[in-house]
Amino acid sequence: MPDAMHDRLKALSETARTEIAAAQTAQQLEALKGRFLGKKGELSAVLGSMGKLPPEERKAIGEVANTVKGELEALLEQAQKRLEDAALDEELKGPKLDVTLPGRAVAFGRRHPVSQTLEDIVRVFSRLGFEVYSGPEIELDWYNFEALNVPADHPARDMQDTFYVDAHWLPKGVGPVVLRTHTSPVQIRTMLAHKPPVRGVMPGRVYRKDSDQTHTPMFHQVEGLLVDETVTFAELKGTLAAFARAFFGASTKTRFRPSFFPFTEPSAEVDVSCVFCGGKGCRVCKHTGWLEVLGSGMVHPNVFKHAGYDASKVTGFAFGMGVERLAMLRYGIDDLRTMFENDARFLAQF
Ligand code: 2U9
Repeated sequence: MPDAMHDRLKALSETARTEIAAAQTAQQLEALKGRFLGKKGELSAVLGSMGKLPPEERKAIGEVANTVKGELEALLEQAQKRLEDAALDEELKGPKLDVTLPGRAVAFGRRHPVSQTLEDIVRVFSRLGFEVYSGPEIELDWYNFEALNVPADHPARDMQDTFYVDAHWLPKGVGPVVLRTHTSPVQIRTMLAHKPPVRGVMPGRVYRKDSDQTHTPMFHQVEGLLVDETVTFAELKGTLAAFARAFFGASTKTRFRPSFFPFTEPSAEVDVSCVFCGGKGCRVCKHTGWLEVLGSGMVHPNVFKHAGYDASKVTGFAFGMGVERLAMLRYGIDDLRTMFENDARFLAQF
């Protein structure tokens, strides 16, 4: 019986030594400690069966068991130290990070061609002394149509052509409310807020119920307005010719053709010599040598009346252009819709 106990203790001690020596992690060590030395561990199990021995043998076995316990405790401690030293060595070798690797390149974004064009247009007019004004995109029908002398039966006011906003929350008699169809209401607001002279450009988004190869329901305009006591059509021509030369190139020619807008009288369409063929005639200008780029005219007296200006004391000119159209001409883009697909491969080309 005591021999059997001895053998059990010896076997336990040997197994424990081997396993402690093989332990690779602190968790494994902790588990071994529990397994051999814990309250319900293997050593306790051996000691538990000692009760059946005679007292003198019990003492002898108890001593052996204590020795084994002490040895195992020391071994566990050593093993713990070994693991800690190894971890420290690993850490002292340096981080697992190669600081000599080249960095990851940051992909740079760029301005959308419409934004670039809009900024270029505004820059030219800024150099000519124009201020920049802005206003709401959701606008009262009065500022968008009525004040601009657009008659009630004008096709542009049709539900088919304009986005009407359901503005039931507005006080009665204030509406209707529309998504602005041009930036012209900003000119009205500017005149109502400032005494003449006024010299401004009004860039921004506008909305029309239109969608095909050359029209999108949202596009950008830059409009302009110059009002003073003696403004003539000559200043209109000079200003827009200077803009065309600055924007399209110094050799650009301009041509003014009679036209009609409710808010200007007289009115003119402005053509520039074709930027692709220099005026010789090509596919883009449909062999005319000219490209239509903007509309213009002298501000209608009714518009001045609505804006609170005395039409007998001031005159002024106004103009308007579509930014997408100018961007397409400038960069040779032939489908308007590519501007709004936001394909990075397309946008990275400008
Ligand atoms: C006020 C008085 C007059 C603005 C004008 C045009 C002519 C014009 C078009 C160009 C292409 C719109 O983007 S487009 O479709 N614009 O032809 N715009 S005169 O006249 C005004 C504006 C405000 C108070």
